[in-house]
Amino acid sequence: MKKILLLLTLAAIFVFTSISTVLAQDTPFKSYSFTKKKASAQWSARKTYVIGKNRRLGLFNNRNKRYPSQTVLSISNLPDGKSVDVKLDVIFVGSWDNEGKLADRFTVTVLNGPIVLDMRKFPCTLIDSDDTKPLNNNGFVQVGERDRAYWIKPLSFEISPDLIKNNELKLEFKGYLTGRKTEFWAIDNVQIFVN
Ligand SMILES: [Ca+2]
Repeated sequence: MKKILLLLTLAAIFVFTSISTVLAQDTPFKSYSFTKKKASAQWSARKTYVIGKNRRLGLFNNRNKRYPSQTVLSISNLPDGKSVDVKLDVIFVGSWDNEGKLADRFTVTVLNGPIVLDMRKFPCTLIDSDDTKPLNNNGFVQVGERDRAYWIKPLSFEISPDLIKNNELKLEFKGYLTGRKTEFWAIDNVQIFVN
């Protein structure tokens, strides 16, 4: 009988610690899903746009004055000496290019610090370079008068503790596009985890 009690106690402790571990890993320090027309004040560019069924932070285009070129997320009250994991979805709209004169780029930079994500390959494949024949896109979104294909790419990266100054982190999200009316981006489901 004593043995069974001991086993049951051990099993209970095991289940409890497993649940705590899972909760610790799954609960973000901050998360942003942009359900309103304007994002919260932690974002420098705050306008949202409906893509598919959800609102996203965007659209952005650094060559078109009607759109912002970047947005900065400011996170404060971070604990000392801990690294931070960032997860987000980037929505690539239109005909982003991987190479040649029309090549594009997407970066995330720690403000006044290093680039922590540098993308030069994009999922925006068009058959015969035809806007109406996208491959593996997640849907279409109307931008101006045109419907453009979009691709959602989940991305993640880690920020080391030395890049967090005064318990604060500022992340700049920016695209470097060649197309003024043919290429746009947005972000969604941004999650900040403290390790
Ligand atoms: Ca391009």
